[in-house]
Amino acid sequence: MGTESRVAGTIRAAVERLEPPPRAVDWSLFAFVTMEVVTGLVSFTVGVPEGWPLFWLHRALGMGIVALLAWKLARVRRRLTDPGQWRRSTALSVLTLVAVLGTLSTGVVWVFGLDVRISYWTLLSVHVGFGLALLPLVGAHAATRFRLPRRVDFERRRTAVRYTVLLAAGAATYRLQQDVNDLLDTAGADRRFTGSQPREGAGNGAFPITSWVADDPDPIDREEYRLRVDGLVSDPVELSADEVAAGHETEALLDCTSGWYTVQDWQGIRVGDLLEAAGGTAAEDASREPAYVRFTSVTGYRWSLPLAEAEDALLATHVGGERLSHGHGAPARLVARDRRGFQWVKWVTRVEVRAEYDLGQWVVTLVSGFD
Ligand SMILES: Nc1nc2c(c(=O)[nH]1)N[C@H]1C(S)=C(S)[C@@H](COP(=O)(O)O)O[C@H]1N2
Ligand SMILES: [Mo]
Repeated sequence: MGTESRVAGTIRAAVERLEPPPRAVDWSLFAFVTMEVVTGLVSFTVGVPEGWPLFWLHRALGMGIVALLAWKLARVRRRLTDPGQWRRSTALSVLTLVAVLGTLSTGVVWVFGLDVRISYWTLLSVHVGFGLALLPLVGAHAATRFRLPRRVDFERRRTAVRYTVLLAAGAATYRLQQDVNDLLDTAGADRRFTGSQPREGAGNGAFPITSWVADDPDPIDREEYRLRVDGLVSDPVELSADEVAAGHETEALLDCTSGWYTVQDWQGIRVGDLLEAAGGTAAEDASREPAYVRFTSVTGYRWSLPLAEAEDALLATHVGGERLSHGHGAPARLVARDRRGFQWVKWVTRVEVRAEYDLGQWVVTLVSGFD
């Protein structure tokens, strides 16, 4: 036996030892997919570098699914290729497989910096769509072939070692991919910890206009525009566009969950100064203390920030020295440092100091703009 085949033999033996029992493979796939959906969704809310482990976990789990899926397909191949073994549930299995392959391939291709646009969806949004469809599919698929896992499938020490190696190999693969991307100098080479790629330049034209499904208002007339500042403040006020354009300046990074980021100089009014213009915050009574500031768009789209964070945020009227364009949220949009792009409310018409956390914002941002 030559050295090469000996190396190959060693690797094959290692991979075989790593392979969990069939039932464990099935349950692991279910668990991994569930964890992918959770880590993927939660990652959308993370904008600070300390959150990096979440993104790495998502990548490692994804590579783990590749290995688990390979083991699984090697085992059940015949059920798909041999018409004699087709059942009613086979259609569901095939659909689930398509969704898995769709999720994995869009994820991998996107990591390599390719962005095939499907109408106005980025590849990353397609990845998210496949991923969300996958969870109910895998659930239904598991239900048609339900078998409880047994103790021996998850024998403690081996299981721990197995999954640690699996995830470490996944992370190592991602790391290797970074080197390959650097070497080939692909568009995937230059990324933030969130996976987002840079959009260079200054001002309105330097970065894309990104709005949710139906959030597409008519341009707002500057002369008629009024910004209402109310809620738990002493003297609610309405300000004109010129009054909001106070010239306070700050540099901040906008990182959109569709996979790009940009660093811009933003000018406008500090929200703390805005609240001062309304006489400062004021508790209604002991049980309703000012705690959050809610920013609401003309479309109804809205987001809240904790009071202290909000005071330091900016309501921007200008970007890169230019007056904000309509698409970027004119006359005024929120600039919320360390928050993901979807929280940077555009076309803000109301700033409201509140006592309660706004749970409804999670739904409203998804459906605002629909009649
Ligand atoms: N009212 C409103 N604000 C919004 C959005 C929206 O759909 N409606 N999209 C958000 C998203 S997802 C992002 S990434 C940023 C994008 O800002 P931009 O269009 O100026 O690039 O705006 C955010 N603010
Ligand atoms: Mo976004």
